[in-house]
Amino acid sequence: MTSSVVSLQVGQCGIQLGTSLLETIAGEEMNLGSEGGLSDTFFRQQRLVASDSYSIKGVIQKTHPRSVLVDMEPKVIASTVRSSGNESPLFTFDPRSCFAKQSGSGNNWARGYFEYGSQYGDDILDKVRREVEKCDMFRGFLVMQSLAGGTGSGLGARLAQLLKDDFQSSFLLNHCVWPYESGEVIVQNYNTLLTLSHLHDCSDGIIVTENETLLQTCKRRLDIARPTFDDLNKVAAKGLASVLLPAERQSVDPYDFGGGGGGVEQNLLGDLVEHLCSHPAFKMLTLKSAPQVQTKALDFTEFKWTTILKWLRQMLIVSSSLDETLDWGVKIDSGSSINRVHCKSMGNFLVLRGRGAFDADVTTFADKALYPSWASDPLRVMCSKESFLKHEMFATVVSNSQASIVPMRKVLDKAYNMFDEKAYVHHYERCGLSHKDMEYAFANIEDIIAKYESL
Ligand SMILES: Nc1nc2c(ncn2[C@@H]2O[C@H](COP(=O)(O)OP(=O)(O)O)[C@@H](O)[C@H]2O)c(=O)[nH]1
Ligand SMILES: [Mg+2]
Repeated sequence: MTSSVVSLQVGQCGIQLGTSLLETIAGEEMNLGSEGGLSDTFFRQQRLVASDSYSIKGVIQKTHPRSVLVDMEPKVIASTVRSSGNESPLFTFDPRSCFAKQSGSGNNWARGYFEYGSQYGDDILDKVRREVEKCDMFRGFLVMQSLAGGTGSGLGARLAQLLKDDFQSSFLLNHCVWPYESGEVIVQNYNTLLTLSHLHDCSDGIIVTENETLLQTCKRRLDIARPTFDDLNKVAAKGLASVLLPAERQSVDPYDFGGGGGGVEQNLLGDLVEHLCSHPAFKMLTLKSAPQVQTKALDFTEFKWTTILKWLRQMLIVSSSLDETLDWGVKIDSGSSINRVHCKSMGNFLVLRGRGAFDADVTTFADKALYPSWASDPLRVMCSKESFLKHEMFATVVSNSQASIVPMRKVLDKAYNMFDEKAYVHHYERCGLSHKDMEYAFANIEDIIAKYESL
């Protein structure tokens, strides 16, 4: 039996990116010709009886994502639900799993967390429970949100906490979009800081995707001059989908880290959390994929696993998400000529899709120098021989690593500067955030950074 994941898509970004992810997964599952419709991992079937106004011949079957959409303003949910019903859709959202209000969060984390969290938390949780009850075997939650706004960040953080309290034996994984460094929301550094601090206290793992990286991937690799959110979301969705579709554990483990075999795993997310998020002090995950090329170029380019894995490993150790502009000067061998520090990982979850994936040589990812000496089982490799989104070969590594130190440090410094000036603090205090709460968040992030630095 396949275990299932219930998703929460909170705020504009969470809803839009999450929908793009579900579309990618659904499209790929259909390409692979899954006979019984979409998998139980992220979708469920609903039978509608004759009295339903849609019905033609008595009973029709609808496919709904196991997903709850939450926003404090109506338009994003309305257009998402509407467009998910267009043009022979693979799925439609269940209107009963949507929760929208009228007023918005005004990019104020505290309004989302305190005000809306207290007012609506229970009602939203009822919708979540309803989705969980529809799973034959429920495994955990994927919560999608941005860090910069007010709804995804504030209410999203509160919901994550409520979920963890209510479903203690299930996993809770967050996917968070990191804002551009500047030019978006003036208080984004406060919102990011507060969200990360709260999620680190309640979530099992936090996958962070930077909008800047998505933008650069669109511009430099996919030749999109003015990328839209939709373009960005497709890139993010592709990376995520590549680790969420079924795969099998590579049984030949070059460093004999144990395990192996066991057949095709349908729900990789549970495995990923189990493998990467076992240490309570380390929860920051990043995702890197290669190759990033336009679909139309795929017919003219020949790839080899050795090249793809060489790129990907370099992306990992220099902490870059773009497979061009890589600094090949950074190496991790014996080190005499090396003066730059490489990015250490607590653990890596490597997923290879396409021809020859099971035979690809992943020894360089098992290199002990990539990991702290105490890491006992740091690498897991999952493979599928099926091509992925027209790629003959595609590799993604989800990494619990030092990659988040730099962006976290920047956010912390900018938030400190504003906090010193007491800038905008009254907006938060008015909604219930105390000076102590803010200081706790600063200290918490400092602590997380220090732990990663010590790897
Ligand atoms: N990648 C991506 N980022 C988004 C999208 N929508 C909003 N954002 C980012 O999310 C942040 C604003 O948060 P938003 O989700 O709009 O606020 P909320 O509705 O209050 O949760 C900014 O950093 C935006 O760049 C989207 O569809 N995709
Ligand atoms: Mg919004």
